[in-house]
Amino acid sequence: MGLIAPFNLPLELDALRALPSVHRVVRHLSDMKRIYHDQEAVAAILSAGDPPIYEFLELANPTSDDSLSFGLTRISPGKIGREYHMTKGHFHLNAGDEIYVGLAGRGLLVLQSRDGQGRELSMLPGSLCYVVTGWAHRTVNVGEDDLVFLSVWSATVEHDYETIDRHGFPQLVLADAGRVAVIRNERFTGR
Ligand code: PAN
Ligand code: ZN
Repeated sequence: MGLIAPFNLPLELDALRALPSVHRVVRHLSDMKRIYHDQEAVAAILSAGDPPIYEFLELANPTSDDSLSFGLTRISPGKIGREYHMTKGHFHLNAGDEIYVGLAGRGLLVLQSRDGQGRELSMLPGSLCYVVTGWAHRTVNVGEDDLVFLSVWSATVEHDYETIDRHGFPQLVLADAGRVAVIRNERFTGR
């Protein structure tokens, strides 16, 4: 459904949750269990429950091809094995850049080019990351608190999760002796 009048709203999770036009998605570990590296840790956690990993509040706004969509994402702090909580991640199938703005917490925006190059950008409150078309993106909560960020993208963008499901990302973000480490993902099959 399109939004036909100008509007403003507070950049707060509760404010977006209250809007009838918002699409709310909560992804639990069971929805994304294959993407974590440590499958024994996944199985152990799932045997005791199915924790929510992140919540995504989306205002998709396809009024016209010129429209923008936007959303707030909140990733809870925590790890699966040594790997930090993260989003599934996706490519944009068609042309469409995206802007991420950090609102709370400490994150890493993990990027992958179509030819399998990896890159990471720090995401802090008040900082902006610009995602160029052609780079898959995933967000990782590397802090002790909720990671909350705004994302804004062209309403015509189609999201491709399948390529990530099949090939993964070239890098893993792990806790290593209390520090954040980015290492090569040996199971990455894209290029
Ligand atoms: C973001 C993401 C959001 C949830 O708005 O969609 O953070 O992550 P996943 O879509 O990977 O589950 C975005 O990149 N939109 O294009
Ligand atoms: Zn995106």
